Amino acid sequence: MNLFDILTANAVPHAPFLERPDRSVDTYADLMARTARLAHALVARGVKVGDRIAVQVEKSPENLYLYLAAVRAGAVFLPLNTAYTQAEVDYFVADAEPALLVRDDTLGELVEEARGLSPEFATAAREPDDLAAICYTSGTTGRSKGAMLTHANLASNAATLTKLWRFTADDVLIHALPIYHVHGLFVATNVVLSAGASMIFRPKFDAAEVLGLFDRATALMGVPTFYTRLLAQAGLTKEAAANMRLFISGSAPLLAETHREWEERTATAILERYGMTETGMNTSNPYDGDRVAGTVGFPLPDVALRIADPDTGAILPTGEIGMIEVRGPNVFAGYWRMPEKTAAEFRPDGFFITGDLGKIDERGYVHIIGRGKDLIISGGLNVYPREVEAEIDAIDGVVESAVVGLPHPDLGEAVTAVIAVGPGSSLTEAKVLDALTDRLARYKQPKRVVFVEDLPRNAMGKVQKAALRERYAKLHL
Ligand code: MCA
Ligand code: AMP
Repeated sequence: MNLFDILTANAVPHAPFLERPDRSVDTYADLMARTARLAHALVARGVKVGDRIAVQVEKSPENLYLYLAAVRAGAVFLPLNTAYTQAEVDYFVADAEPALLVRDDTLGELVEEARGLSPEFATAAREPDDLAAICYTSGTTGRSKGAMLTHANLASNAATLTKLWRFTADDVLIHALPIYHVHGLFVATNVVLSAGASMIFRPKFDAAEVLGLFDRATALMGVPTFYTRLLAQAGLTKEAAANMRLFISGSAPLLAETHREWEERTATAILERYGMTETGMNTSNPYDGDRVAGTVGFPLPDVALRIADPDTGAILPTGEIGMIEVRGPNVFAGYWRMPEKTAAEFRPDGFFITGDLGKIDERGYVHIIGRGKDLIISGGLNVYPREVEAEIDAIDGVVESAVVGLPHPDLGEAVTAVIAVGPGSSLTEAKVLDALTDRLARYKQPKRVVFVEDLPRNAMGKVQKAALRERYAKLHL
């Protein structure tokens, strides 16, 4: 039942798996050998079944093989955004207590150590409910929570999506997402593996470069920023996209306008789907049938999805807006060492409370209307205002702050700080950003800082973020 064995059950040794940036190709036989050697190297470092391996390294094929080797060895893979500062990494390490923290230098050493080791490895036996990964996701309050993903969670979602999106051994996926998050690490990679397909592996997203790959690829998975940046390329035409059978978008809302423009330019409809770190994918627009702009499609065949009253949990009728709740084999096992937080996010009948507000229309399409949780999604990356506010409030001269997401043409939403300062303050935008440098990952730092005398409050004394979002709506446009 080890995820690795499930994903590679039908691997054809001589078939291509991954094209490196230098255009050399690793076959499935290479994948088997490289992950076996790395798994031996991990074991030689003392990694045992059930141990966590925390990994903060630049995207590379070796990084991907390390994920697969860790799973193969029965360890729990813990990916960390390369943008995290040392202070942020320290928290994850203290919380997860990994047996090994792999940085770029460590990965180099592991690859060296692996060279002399056997290309065969007996994959560790694991039960469906054993952990394969822990992915940290920021909390609305307090610190980040580690979402525990089991072998069965990842295997079921991979199988469901491979079938639904019709991936086969003939597919070539353009892989330009980071592999420290669920989208690039599990959705993209596990679907490719399940199908015995291959991928063109790029270190990061570059619109011109990705467009140039269209004629020898068949599919792309990206966040909405990928699609808006591709639309800005004059070369994006129907002819250029002729070989591509599927464009998938997720992680953040795709503007209906982007969907329409894309269809006009390429004569293909982007397939939008909806997921979360805690659940993997929950819904998808259909492969055949209408891919409706502004919706995230239907619940996956093995996922139950309902709309409930956020306060009472009462199930709401079709068309009404409420909390999106999901249950299925994809839903995580809970937050690492946080039983109370876990319990608070599940209904007694096992439905997970996503924190996203939505509705189901008459045709069964799910619409995401907003977020119950105070979350900003910038270029597909989540930023929790509280975390940024806490760092800003600690800066000398700041009375208080409110961090909001404002519309941004490239990132969808941009982190923006509104800061109340005392009279005669000499605080500047540059000083604020400078103070945050080593405190917060770059993508969490405000793109703009504005100063006010007071933050607007309602009668209850609560800061009115909606009023701020309205007042500064055009700041980034
Ligand atoms: C980079 N920067 C950002 C972001 N990315 N700032 C805000 N938001 C971002 N997302 C910073 C850089 O540090 C840099 O700072 C400056 O912005 C300009 O960088 P640029 O070169 O334009 O950025 P890029 O390298 O092109 O990256 C943009 C990107 C990337 C391609 C949109 O962020 C990306 O690949 N995002 C995808 C994230 C993802 O995989 N999300 C899935 C989460 P400086 O000022 O120092 O130059 S999984 C999930 O949400 C669920 C499961 C789901 O449903 O999928
Ligand atoms: P994360 O915690 O990084 O996994 O982010 C998950 C969140 O991203 C979800 O709870 C949604 O708020 C958001 N999200 C993912 N896909 C979509 C989508 N297609 N449309 C709107 N929001 C999305």
